[in-house]
Amino acid sequence: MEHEVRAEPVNTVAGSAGLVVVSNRLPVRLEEDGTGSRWRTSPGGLVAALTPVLRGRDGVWVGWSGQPGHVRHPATHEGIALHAVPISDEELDDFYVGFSNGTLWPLYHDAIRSPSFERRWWQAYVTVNHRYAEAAAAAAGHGATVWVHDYHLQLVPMMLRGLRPDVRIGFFLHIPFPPQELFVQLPWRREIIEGLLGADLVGFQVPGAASNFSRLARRLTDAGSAEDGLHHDGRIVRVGAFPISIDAAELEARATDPAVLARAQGLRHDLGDPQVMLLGVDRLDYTKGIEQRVRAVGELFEEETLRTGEHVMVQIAVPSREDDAHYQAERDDLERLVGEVNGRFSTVGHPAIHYLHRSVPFDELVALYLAADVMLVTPLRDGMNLVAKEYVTARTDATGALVLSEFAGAARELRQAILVNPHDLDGIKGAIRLAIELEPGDARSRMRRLRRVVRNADVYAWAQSFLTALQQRAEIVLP
Ligand code: ADQ
Repeated sequence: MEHEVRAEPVNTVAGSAGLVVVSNRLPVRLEEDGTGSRWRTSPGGLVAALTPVLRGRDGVWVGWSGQPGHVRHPATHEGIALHAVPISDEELDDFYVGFSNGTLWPLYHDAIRSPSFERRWWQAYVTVNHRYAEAAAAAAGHGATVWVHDYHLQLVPMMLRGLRPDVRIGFFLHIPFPPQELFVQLPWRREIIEGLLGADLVGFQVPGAASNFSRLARRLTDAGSAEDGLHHDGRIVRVGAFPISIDAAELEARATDPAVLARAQGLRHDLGDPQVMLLGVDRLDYTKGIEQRVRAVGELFEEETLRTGEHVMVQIAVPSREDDAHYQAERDDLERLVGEVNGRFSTVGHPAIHYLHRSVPFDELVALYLAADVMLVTPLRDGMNLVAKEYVTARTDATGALVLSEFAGAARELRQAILVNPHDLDGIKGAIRLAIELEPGDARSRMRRLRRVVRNADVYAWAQSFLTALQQRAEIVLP
């Protein structure tokens, strides 16, 4: 059964913002410390990149506060007005845990886990998307630009266009967009495509995702090909790839800070001054390929390519979506595996793998990047993967080696990494061997080229290129 999700224009009173960013979460979050709780800036390049742009254009950020129901939150943050979208406990289960992370997340990541298709979850997705669209409509000034982010909000562009035909709408998807064979499983496939077609510009991390979307739009709706995109409903919808990046200058500043450098040395010392330190840093997510990576490292210890005391692996796994059964199972399996490898190969005082299931402060993360000789980024599928870009940026002396999955969006740009198929255990082992044995001159020249790629395309350039493309939307309306 197909569902009507189109929003009718209403007499919305326009706000005054020139630029509205709409994302699942607001750029602030409530953090507890010993003395109580306070609102702090959420970490990440997206917030850093968009804050100055919003400030310059009477900006408003629309998003969820991170707490169920109506909560008091700061009215502004660094000069940007914050408009919270309330979400109830039950809606969080159905819209967020359910449709966003139980249906879309696995479906868009190659169905590594089976997506669940629940009609109740879909209904909540429609309801909550409509609430975000109404909040954006109420905030935007006449002719404003609205930039909608990510898979939680794919219906917002079309709903917002129904409410506010005068605004310019951009949408950016941070995760992969799947090929037709997978996407067509979705019972609400046409509605999602039509939701996205409400935008003037639909951006993806890589060109492959953009062409998956264009092909599906032509197949499932009456959209036709146009230069740089599609025509649909008498409008041009531009479609393109805008690979996201990091705040490279900020990261380099942290990576050259004497205290961070000293901490990196201290970390190596604490690890027993190994010859080679291998590092993995990921959200604990089944898409990140952590298990395959640990398995490969375990086999290398078994074959004595890696030797305890001389070689050590550190794996940081940031807790994520812990109320989801798939994530609980992933954690259990990973912890059992790490325990097995350590049980077999650790010696007293020298674990083979140091496993930390927690988030670490940014400076500590940078110190880990500086301490690591080999960085292992082996997701089974990833929209971009910022950890890869962060590692090479932190290596200001151009040492170190990056082992990178072919299936991370970052692999399109970071061609000088040691690229691997993350499903191929022997391939991962070969890549780790190569990374350890890389001739120093070769390693340096690779790292220099990798660093140049990120420096020349940082997150500020990314935001600018998307917003510039959005301003240049075709003004011609088809007859
Ligand atoms: P994520 O799946 O969350 O993002 P990623 O791109 O690697 O993945 O970003 C993770 C961020 O979290 C990095 O900036 C990293 O520094 C930080 N982080 C990781 N481990 C940490 C730790 N232990 N402590 C503190 N911080 C940590 C989604 C998509 C990606 C896409 C991004 C941005 O899945 O493919 O690259 O959005 O578009």
